[in-house]
Amino acid sequence: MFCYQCEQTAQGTGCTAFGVCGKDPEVASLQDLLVYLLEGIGQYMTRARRNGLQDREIDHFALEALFATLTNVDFDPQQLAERIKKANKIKERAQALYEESCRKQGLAPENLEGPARFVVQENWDTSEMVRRGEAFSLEKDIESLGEEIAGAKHCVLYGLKGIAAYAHHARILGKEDQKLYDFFYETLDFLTRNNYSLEELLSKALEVGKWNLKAMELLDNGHVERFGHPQPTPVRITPKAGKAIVVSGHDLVDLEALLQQTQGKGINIYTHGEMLPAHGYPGLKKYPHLVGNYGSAWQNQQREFDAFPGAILMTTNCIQKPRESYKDRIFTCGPVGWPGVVHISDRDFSPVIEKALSLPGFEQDEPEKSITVGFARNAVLSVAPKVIEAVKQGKIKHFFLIGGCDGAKPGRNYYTQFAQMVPQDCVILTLACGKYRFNKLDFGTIEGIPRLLDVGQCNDAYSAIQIALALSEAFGVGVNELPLSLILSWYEQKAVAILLTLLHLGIKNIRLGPSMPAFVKPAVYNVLKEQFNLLPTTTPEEDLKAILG
Ligand code: FSO
Ligand code: SF4
Repeated sequence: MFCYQCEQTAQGTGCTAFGVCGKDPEVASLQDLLVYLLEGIGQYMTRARRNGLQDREIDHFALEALFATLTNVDFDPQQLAERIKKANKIKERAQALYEESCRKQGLAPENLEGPARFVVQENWDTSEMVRRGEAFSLEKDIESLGEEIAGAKHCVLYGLKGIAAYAHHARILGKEDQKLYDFFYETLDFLTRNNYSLEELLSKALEVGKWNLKAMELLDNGHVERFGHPQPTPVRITPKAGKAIVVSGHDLVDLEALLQQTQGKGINIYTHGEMLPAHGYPGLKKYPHLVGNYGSAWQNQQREFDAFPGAILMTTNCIQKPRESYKDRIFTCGPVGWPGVVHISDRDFSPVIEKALSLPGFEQDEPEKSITVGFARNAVLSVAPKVIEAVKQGKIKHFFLIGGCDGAKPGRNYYTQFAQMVPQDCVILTLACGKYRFNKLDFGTIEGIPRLLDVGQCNDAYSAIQIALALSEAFGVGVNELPLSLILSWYEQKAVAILLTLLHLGIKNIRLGPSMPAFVKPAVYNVLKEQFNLLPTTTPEEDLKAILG
């Protein structure tokens, strides 16, 4: 196996024997085969679209299948083998659609090569698929294209995976965009080529950033239309006595369905990890049994779920190997999977509810403590005049966006230390699971404005961008001239997509840590440094000094 798609990749270069995340060579190979088939679907669909035909079933399958290959999503060989078989059928359907589109246009279909021609035979079992998948390891790209070009190509693939995740969430909320699907297929098709220049790969990567912004916008609109604008809301972070279910991941629609199905059942629902922002949405906080937030970011789940006295639901990434102590009370849904863990595919959460009812739950209330969430674009911009006045009077000197995804490596204390060192006359915006490094600390207020504003999930980077654009308009300067610095942590491919979005918007001087992506090789990094002054994080002291002078 060869995988270097996330920040914790082995030795900072690539997982080759076994994934640091727990991905074994078998699963890695199945994921490589699935991506290969998706590229084949992309070849046909790009051409069918050019001839004016579309097929939503194919679109939906392609998004979810690529989502399943993100870090910490689907570790289940059986589930992946099913996806592969389905991908093969979907590819046949895409081919038929393309041929039909040619007939309609009076054109002769092209004779496509590569993944378009690859066929998964009916009699292949999982181990045969694993064996075949080995031929499509990304290492082959490195061998044929060289490290630099292959790395840039893989950056495009990883960014596209991020788009797949956000676009999948958006489409569940009924938000889709044909042009986004078109870009998605064109990019899959683009990945089937075997020669590229660095320039075209970099420009494609920035285009991925552009379309990721669209995916995040669709998702933002979907969330707001369904659940209302997030409002500043205190969230209890200590348990209440009673039966309990904790929900992790990003999918608010799954959470809503669970809240509906548990109404009046005497079960308290807790959010975990990236579910925390749910408490700010009127359409979700109206459920009185959504009682609070439990635990912290994804990488602490094994310890936290172990100690949780109820049932656990993982709606998206990031799942880790379940300990035996909770393997029979954790459930997955959507794109997530772990071998031997019950998967719920139709949002009928009865097994989760029954399990929670059979477990003791929390015996007693712990003294109440809370944190505040819900500072997405609408809430922040509604106090914009106050914020602008505070900046003009010199009461707010600088804004820091400290956020992104968290991970297990020790160097991530940087973000806690940085937040603690930010001077009292500065405001911190945060988002994604990286916030757990400091979101339970008391940062106080400036003129009644909280110094720590939690914008939401990683996809709410869209909201943060809207806030930055509104500030730049109010001050009549470009975003790069604002007293705003971005201190980002990255972990997996959604973060890659967001970084590409920020670069696409021309945002400079981003500090990225705790390490640079393994697939960003020196020639690419030099371009990013030159064009965007993308910087690696150093120490909180040095970085703060450099920013504030
Ligand atoms: Fe975190 Fe995981 Fe939201 Fe990521 S929970 S690490 S970027 O999947 O998605 O921030
Ligand atoms: Fe390694 Fe990350 Fe790939 Fe897992 S997802 S195999 S940890 S690079």
